[in-house]
Amino acid sequence: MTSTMASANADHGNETALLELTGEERADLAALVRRLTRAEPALVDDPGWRIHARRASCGLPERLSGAMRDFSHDAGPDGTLTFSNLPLSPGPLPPTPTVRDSVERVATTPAALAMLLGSALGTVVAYRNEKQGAMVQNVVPVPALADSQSNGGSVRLEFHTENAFHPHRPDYVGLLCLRPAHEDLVGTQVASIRRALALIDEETRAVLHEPRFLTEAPPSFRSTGPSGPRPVLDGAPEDPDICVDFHATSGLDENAEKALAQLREALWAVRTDVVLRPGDMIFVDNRVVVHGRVAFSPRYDGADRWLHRVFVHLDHRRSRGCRPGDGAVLI
Ligand SMILES: O=C(O)CCC(=O)C(=O)O
Ligand SMILES: [Fe+2]
Repeated sequence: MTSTMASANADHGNETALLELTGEERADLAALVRRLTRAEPALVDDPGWRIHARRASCGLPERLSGAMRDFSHDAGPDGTLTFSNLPLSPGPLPPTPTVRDSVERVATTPAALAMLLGSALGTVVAYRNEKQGAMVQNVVPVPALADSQSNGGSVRLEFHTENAFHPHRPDYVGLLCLRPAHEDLVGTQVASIRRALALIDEETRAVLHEPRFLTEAPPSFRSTGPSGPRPVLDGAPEDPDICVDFHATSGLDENAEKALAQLREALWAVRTDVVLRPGDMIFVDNRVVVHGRVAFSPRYDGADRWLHRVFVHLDHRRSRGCRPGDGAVLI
């Protein structure tokens, strides 16, 4: 990441797209995270521990909480907020996991950090059928998934809204980098509909606003069945939300398919590759940004790229019908 603060369009009231912590902020945050790693029972999925994380998130350094607050009010034209120079563990990291569905249950420094920042933005949630419903998930290359359109893959990961098929998809996806890829230039690709809209003609936009699209659930959610039919763009015509997965969404007719292709082209034209470095965490507004990843060449040697991922909802109450027992795990 570059260390300059990118200035976003002031109309959106969000002036910070990239915030590099000062030494003092980093030290303050490290102290907060240290306390959280020691809070009993030091397990990130434990409801009591998550209360600690939520309360601790009120004590973030002021510039961070200000940036979070602005971002949750309006994610700006690019729809992302990235922190850099975050405090990771002082000691060496364990080897990068190489197994499917790996998650972090223990409140390690990076897991607590991801939970803390996610909790500052809203409520961290998970999905029962994905990565065992764990709050902090590992994004790591897995040999058996190399060619798959999943975050364990290493082929190019197509642009997608996270859990596009789900009625309560996350409002934000947070990705914290623990370890970079061997090649060092593996970008998370992000593209905002706020940037892409101008490249799409009126007629195509109108098609994208109609319920002419189906989105398949991933195999692990098969019981859910496809969503829809639904529109891909929704809300204000001049500033819509987007919900699409170019691997799982299809148009119901030829014109809908053509509109999808034009949308993808427009998003591709405005994409940014964000190469996360250890101690960088990006939050993506899943309502206006699609994300993916470039292809890369893992070695499965314990030193591969490793991210922690969290999902955040702004309105916890809204998903109550999908959260048995009023927990934080959605079905
Ligand atoms: O590997 C990445 O940078 C992003 C993967 C992804 O889409 C995800 O974990 O949701
Ligand atoms: Fe994703």
